[in-house]
Amino acid sequence: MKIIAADVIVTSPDRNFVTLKVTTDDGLTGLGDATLNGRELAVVSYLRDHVAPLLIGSDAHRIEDTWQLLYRSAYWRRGPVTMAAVAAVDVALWDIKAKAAGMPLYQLLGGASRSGLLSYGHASGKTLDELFDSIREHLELGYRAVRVQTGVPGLKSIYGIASNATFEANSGVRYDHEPAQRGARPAEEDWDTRSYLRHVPGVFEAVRNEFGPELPLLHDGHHRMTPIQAARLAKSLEPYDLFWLEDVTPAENQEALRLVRQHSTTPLAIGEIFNTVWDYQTVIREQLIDYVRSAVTHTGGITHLRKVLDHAAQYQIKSGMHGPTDISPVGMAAAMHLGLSIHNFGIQEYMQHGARTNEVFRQSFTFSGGMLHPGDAPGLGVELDVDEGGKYPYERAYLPYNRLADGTVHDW
Ligand code: KDG
Ligand code: MG
Repeated sequence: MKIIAADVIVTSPDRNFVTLKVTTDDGLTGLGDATLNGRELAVVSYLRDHVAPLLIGSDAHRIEDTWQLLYRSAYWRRGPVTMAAVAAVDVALWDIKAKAAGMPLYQLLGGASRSGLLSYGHASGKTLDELFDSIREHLELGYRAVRVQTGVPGLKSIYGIASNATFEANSGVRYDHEPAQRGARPAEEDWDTRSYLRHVPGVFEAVRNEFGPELPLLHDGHHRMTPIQAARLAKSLEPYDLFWLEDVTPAENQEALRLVRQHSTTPLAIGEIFNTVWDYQTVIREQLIDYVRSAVTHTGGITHLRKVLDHAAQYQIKSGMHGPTDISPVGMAAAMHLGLSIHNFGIQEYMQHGARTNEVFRQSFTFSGGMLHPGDAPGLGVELDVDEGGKYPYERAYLPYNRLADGTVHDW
């Protein structure tokens, strides 16, 4: 089964997505998500200019060998652009192999280990009232777990809160949190860690008082604390029994989490900007985390993320795969097949795409009663309508960035 084409498709229904479509000489096609939020065209070039020529003529069945070739032969290993490109090839080849076998991909990965995937959505509000409304909306949609992000008094615009500017930038389509905004320059947000640390425990106390002790609650610190600040936050949130506290410190320094662990039993999650098992070496071996946050899309595909998760399983660390709107339906489906098959599944993030996106990417996965299932169509179960996608050309979009009150650029 030889690869005869590897096409990169860029489409922007609601937001930008990069998809690799691999075609074989017996007419099968496979899709892989290569979307890197705010840096999409870098991956397009990597795929078109450097990877696609290597694929033509090679055997589509040789998934592991292709992965090793793309990873090792580049010499310049790792990094988000490279690993998103490798992931797209890997997932497209798994899609093809499963279609050739006439099976949903999870069957090739070992079969289902559970009946569905517990998922969490993003509840957010600038005020407590708005936040409570958002949590109620999520519960009505069926979610059985919610991430909770709120505004901080004195800060105009911060991570995790759905803003009117974002809705407008997305032509009025509501995403609960879509940080990338179309335009020539990134939006500027503001940040003050001391105000945040003072405010957040009270929010969780209010949420627990309103919604009771059972509902699994998650929170994302989005990389902006020092180790001692992160330890203080984790400790102060202990009474509210979080499912996890995510990305409390910048991701480059794995050892920062040692201090957080020493001071708190709040479960920790990290990894949405990690690309390989090497980024997890210390945090897995020293059991500094409880959940691996990587997306299939950004961590070299199913082949590599499965190895990371198998390694994590030896330490009772579970999956919590990244699933914001910048993971396309193709990337989400890949996560679902992997999550259904592994033993150490924890939870799946699921934000839901807009209607235009769902028309471009026809999906067979389902969300019911708070649980996702990839469906039983052969392969990934997602098909890309190229004509429909062609209606939405790429538009430059950036993630925001942070400045402190004195103008210093801070981690976003
Ligand atoms: O592209 C960046 C977003 O995916 C990220 O900000 C979302 O932190 C995020 C999350 O946990 O979903
Ligand atoms: Mg996050």
